[in-house]
Amino acid sequence: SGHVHELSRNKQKDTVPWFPNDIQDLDRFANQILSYGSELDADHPGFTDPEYRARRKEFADIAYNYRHGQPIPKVEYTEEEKVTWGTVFRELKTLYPTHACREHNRIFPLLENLHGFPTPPGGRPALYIRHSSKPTYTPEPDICHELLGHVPLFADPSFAQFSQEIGLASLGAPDEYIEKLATVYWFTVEFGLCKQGSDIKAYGAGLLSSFGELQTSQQKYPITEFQPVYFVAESFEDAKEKVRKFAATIPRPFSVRYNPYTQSIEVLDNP
Ligand code: TIH
Ligand code: FE2
Repeated sequence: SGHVHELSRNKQKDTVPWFPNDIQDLDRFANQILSYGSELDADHPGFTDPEYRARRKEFADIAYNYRHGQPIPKVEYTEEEKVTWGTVFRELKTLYPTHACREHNRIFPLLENLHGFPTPPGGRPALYIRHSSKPTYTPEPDICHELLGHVPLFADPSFAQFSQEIGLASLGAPDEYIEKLATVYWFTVEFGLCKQGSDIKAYGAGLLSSFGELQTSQQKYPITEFQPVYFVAESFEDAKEKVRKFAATIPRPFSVRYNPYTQSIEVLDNP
């Protein structure tokens, strides 16, 4: 089977640009994406706090030196960080029943029972937390965003597939299409709203992790502080169908599929 693999790879060589096929491949360029060592913007709530900046560097160093397959280093969160987590968690939890989509509300209590989210997550992921002075909103994705915003919906198989399809459509696609797909991702997975019954509910992780923005995102006239533009999906299924149709217009002389058994991308010649 090694031979078959070689043959098809040669045949594809002219038409298929390089893109990551395996999770290990991410090590080859992860540090370009991390904007490692970059300074915080002047309007970041931690900009004038040297202690916070040093702490952020600690986390950045861990991420910079991490390679796939290594055990994830443990981080002990400080008392101040635990208090910030507690505030974000409590405030979001009171808003979810009225503001979050039903998929998030179905899964969130299951994760809560499993992991005990009210206490900070035991220092497992090397992930920094927002500045304590502004728990309502942070300009950068932090541990609250990843764990409270993304994790519950990625535990929903249909939603996870939606997100994965956007990623698969981008592999080897021309740059202008990657840009469009990034925009689609931003206004769906990150900041999407969805009609559910007669209500508009949040499913975007950037809304589900900010108790400031979540409260205003469903008003008819959002207050100007966040100046957001949102797109409301008719339903998850409709959004999925629309992304699929768009992805089909991307000029790519091959197709890709994710093989969950080998956990890698397979390139297929178009018929
Ligand atoms: N603004 C979000 C929050 O406060 O939780 C974090 C972000 C998500 C995406 C971009 S910034
Ligand atoms: Fe995100």
